[in-house]
Amino acid sequence: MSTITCKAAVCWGPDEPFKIEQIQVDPPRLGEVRLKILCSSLCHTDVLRWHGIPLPLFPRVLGHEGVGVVESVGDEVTDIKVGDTVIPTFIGECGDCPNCESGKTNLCRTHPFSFSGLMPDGTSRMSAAGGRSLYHLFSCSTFSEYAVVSAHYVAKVDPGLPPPVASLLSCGFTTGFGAVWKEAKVEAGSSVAVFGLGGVGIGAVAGAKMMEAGRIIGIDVNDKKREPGEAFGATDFVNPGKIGGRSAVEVIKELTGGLGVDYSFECSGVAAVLNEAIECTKVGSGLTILIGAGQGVMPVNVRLFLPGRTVKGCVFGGVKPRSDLHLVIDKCLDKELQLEGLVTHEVGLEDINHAFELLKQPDCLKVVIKM
Ligand code: CXF
Ligand code: ZN
Repeated sequence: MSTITCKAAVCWGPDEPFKIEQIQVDPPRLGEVRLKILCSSLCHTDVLRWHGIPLPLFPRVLGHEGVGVVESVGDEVTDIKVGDTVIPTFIGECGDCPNCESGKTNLCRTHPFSFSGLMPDGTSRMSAAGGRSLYHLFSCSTFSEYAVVSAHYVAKVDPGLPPPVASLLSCGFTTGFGAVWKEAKVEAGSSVAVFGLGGVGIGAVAGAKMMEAGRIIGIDVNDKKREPGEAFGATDFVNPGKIGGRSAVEVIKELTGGLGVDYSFECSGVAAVLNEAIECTKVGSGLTILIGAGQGVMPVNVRLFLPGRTVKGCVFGGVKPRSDLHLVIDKCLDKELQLEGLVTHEVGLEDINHAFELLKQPDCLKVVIKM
């Protein structure tokens, strides 16, 4: 196996435009696979990393949603072979560490998610012309024609699944869907509020529909999110800018007999919204699942917790990449979940800077990057 020279979008510093450059992608080492990326998609975590949040790791190849075909495999890779179609996952699942065995979390201790921007062994597989080492995002880096990932951090997908749909499953949609299904374990008939109807929030709405929630209230400052929200199962839509000066909390309580919702899902990463997401849940039992990390530090009114409310964070919606993810993939193959409608924009890799601009458009749900 030899080094591959290919095109990638390289970011050299915080908020600097991406440059499409020829980079070198090393052969896969022990336990790794090299992927020919078919397509990638943008997630707001890419935007935060581009801003240098939480760490300014540059130069860097971003991208963690994507789908690819295995081009070569390193030593001791037994369950993945050349030609398999896989999606990168930023957490693994060993199946027998204390966390994997706990039944309480998807955060495997053997194959954890990492903020280092390097492969699990602490090194990079990508370098720019002249040999400068490039940081990865998690251990993925899908804004490249080829990428090396650990075989512990991929999930096989049916090659019949349209690549854009497969790409969406590798982070955003699954995170929202799983937050409802695996983290909150929403019961049939219960009430749900989803704050922020982007790719993650729509995933949460779809998860609530699958769990047969009785009332699914989507909240977004942008009216263009009403239609996709309702298409995926929202029973109500609240635009906080268009409720006559009342707060979203008041309106949600009105919609739920004055009590508030059983579950809320915070998908915006905005502090004021997190406080509303907590306050709109039922006293004594309300559970808020925190998904949007935003800038990291957010002021929260702790008095909201005193009447017995809970906030729980999650990564990848609590979904285990080996035990659970195939169920979401199957629902897409069966057309029970139709994610094609989430792809509002498609661009080529050379238009990646435009792709980041498109994310700000009011009608944008997901931007897919075709390689
Ligand atoms: C990320 C959020 C930060 C922790 C790791 C997972 N999720 C997706 O973008
Ligand atoms: Zn993501």
